[in-house]
Amino acid sequence: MKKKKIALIPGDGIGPEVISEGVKVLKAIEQVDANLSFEFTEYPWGCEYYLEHGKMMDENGLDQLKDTDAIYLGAVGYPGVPDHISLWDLLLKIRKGFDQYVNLRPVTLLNPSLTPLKNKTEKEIDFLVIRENSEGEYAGAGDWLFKGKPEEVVLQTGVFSRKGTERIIRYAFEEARKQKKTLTSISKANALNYSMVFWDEVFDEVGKEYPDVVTYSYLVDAASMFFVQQPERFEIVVTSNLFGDILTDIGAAITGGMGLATGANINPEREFPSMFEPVHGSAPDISGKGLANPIAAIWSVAQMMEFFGEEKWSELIVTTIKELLEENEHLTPDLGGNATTEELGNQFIKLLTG
Ligand code: GGG
Repeated sequence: MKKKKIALIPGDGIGPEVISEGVKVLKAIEQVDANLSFEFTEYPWGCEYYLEHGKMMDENGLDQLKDTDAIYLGAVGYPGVPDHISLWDLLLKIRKGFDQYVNLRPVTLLNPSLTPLKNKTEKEIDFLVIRENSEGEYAGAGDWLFKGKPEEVVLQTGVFSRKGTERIIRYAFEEARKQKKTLTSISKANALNYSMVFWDEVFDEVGKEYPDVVTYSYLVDAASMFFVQQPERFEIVVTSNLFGDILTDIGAAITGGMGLATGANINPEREFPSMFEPVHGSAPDISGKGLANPIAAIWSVAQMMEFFGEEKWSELIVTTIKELLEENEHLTPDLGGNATTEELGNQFIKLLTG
């Protein structure tokens, strides 16, 4: 029997609503699978916690989480707390503290009706974005000089270390080799004449060790256009932190919206726990109304199962999401339906266990 310790951080806004549907899925799995059980510990961290305690999470928060097998996070951010505080003091603190340097974001069309692109099938929109998740443009390096003065200058420095750049590119090559797929690097070396020239050089250097992997390199502006015009070009994509963040929102837009976009923050060495989360934010405008789509959070459970080596469950969850979308009767308003978050979640469990 495998017992997995899961830390729940539902967070803000719609976070708790969607995470509670994902937890139902985990509980359904342990009911039917005699070899798996989950022990949940919930943490009240987020913006409400900040307003009460002056911090997004406990000072020894990472210590509290470090012995868990996975972190399952909902969303961060709420009016009243500046976005850079809520993001940096919780989500990014965990990603950095646990060296979760790989962000896996699938761009997979599960039903042709979901894409706004004309004549695109599921086969044509099915790729994986591997985003560098620990440094780059989100390194937190910079300065704010002469604040409020006419000569005010703000610096935000992209940090691309050899270690950080090489390891994400190597991870992507390994994945492309394993899956026998092409690998596309997305950068911007013509304008970012230090960081992205370096990125491209490392991509070429590491690529020499993988002669069996077919590679492509695009500038991020051209790649953004290809995401919407010719998504079939892509199989596995590797890119920097900021570009990956932006491109995967385009990825969400061509596959059904943010309600279906999932992301896994992985520490491949398994020295620290990895974290699974819907890509969307806290959506304060719809929180507490039962309108949130929990599919992304449920898909995050599939990514967690894959990370645990439970591919059977991972595949079954994704197949069941497909079934739910095909059935087209219990979908939330973002997908044109009138089901509540809970109704969609209950129907998902029925299909999964039925
Ligand atoms: N679901 C987590 C969440 O609330 N994400 C909001 C966000 O702004 N994320 C930025 C990022 O993924 O780097």
